[in-house]
Amino acid sequence: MSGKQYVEKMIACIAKRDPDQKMFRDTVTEVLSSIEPVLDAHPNYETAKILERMVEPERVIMFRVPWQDDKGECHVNRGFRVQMSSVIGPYKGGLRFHPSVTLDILKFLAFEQVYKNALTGLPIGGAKGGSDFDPHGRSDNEVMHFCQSFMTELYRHIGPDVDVPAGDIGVGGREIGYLYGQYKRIRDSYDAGVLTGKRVDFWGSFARTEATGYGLLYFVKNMLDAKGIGLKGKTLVVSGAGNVATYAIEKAQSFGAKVVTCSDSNGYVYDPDGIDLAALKDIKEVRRARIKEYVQTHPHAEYHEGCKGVWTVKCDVALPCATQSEIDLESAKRLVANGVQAVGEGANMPSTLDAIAYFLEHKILFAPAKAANAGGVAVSALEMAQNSERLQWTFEEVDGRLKDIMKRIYTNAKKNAETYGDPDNLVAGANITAFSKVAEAMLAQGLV
Ligand code: NDP
Ligand code: 2IT
Repeated sequence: MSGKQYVEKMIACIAKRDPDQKMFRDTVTEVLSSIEPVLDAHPNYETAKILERMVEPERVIMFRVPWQDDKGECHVNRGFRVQMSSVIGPYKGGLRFHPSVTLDILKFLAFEQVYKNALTGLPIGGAKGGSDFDPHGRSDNEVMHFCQSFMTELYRHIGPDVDVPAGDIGVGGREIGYLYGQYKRIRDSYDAGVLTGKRVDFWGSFARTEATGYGLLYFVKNMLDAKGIGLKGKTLVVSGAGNVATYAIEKAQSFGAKVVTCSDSNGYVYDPDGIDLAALKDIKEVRRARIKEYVQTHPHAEYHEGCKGVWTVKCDVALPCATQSEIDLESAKRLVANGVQAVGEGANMPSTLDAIAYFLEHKILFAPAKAANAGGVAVSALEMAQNSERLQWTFEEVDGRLKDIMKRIYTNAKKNAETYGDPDNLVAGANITAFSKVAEAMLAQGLV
């Protein structure tokens, strides 16, 4: 059968088997529909049932997480770890704590992670995990108790050479610290490489905090430079106000761009003078407050309720850095009508499938998530390497390697985009690069 038929068969099969897993189906559709020419060139992939194997996680772990709040009330959340692929290295990927977490969301994120991690060129497989626990409004003590209970189950499924979790939405340095402390206590062993995103004083990597946002800007700069368009003087719209957004804003500003927005799940801030990053960090990282407080100290800025409105702000470059599906077709149309030149995805799958198609149709330079936001997990892999050699590299060394990795990811995606058709379609270019690498490694390892 043709590559197209094989892909259609797989998507129909997923829809039948897990009809409620729409996000997983969408991400599989995005990847598989762009690798049809590779399937046509390799009929042996169908014989070896490569796609059937790739869409099935190697293992899914689901567990109960009981914990007690500060008032003594008991709660029970659901914990997950989806170990999608270990073909290229130990399972690797973040943990997300957010009330919207379901098996569907984590399967989609774990699937993306396999191909993203392959793009980094480093020895890491793919996984994702987390819980429907909502950390908003919880005290440090409550978050610690939750993390300890979560790790009391998760510890038996992870290890420096087995599965190495890290942060994602709702999981940052504080949570990784609590998770690591509990792991170490249970194992009675200093396995620093079991988690990445640790504080630097207990063997985290310099530049891991900044890596995803900085990496996004390095990727976008490579993409724009190739077209002779610089970032200096450009107006950027960024969504989110968490780890990825904050450090994307920081690097964009250092490149001379003006970032006029940031957002959280309640609304967005528009500052025509450019976002004051020190104020944003104080609100989000120090006080863990809502971004609407920004206008109290910056009265010339505007706060608008509702986060979707951020895409109505006129800009040259849009960087979605909050969450999945935040740019739908309507928002994509609005961005294009307002003259956007490029979109760089900091979040995972922030654009819906029809939004991506609209951007590509309208020749908008588009940096797809699994390539553009791979800097975070790449530096996680560098953290694993540092932990293995029991050494710590300088910020400059890690940042320099990150820059090289992002350049290589861009160059490989561009080369495959050119080889397989549309030279500006980095979605296809990235998917083909990653898929080919994973597929060949699977074949070489036998029926796994
Ligand atoms: P954070 O928790 O640090 O920040 C998330 C931000 O997005 C917050 O401002 C949050 O607002 C907002 N947000 C979260 N969920 C929603 C929602 N459902 N609707 C609207 N806004 C929302 O997470 P990160 O910055 O780490 O992650 C952001 C994105 O980047 C995610 O898609 C993540 O998977 C991806 N990513 C993260 C990497 C990392 O290294 N951290 C690496 C690669 C990708 P609020 O506070 O109101 O919830
Ligand atoms: O989506 C992602 O790449 C992450 N959340 C980072 C994963 C990691 O292991 O650093």
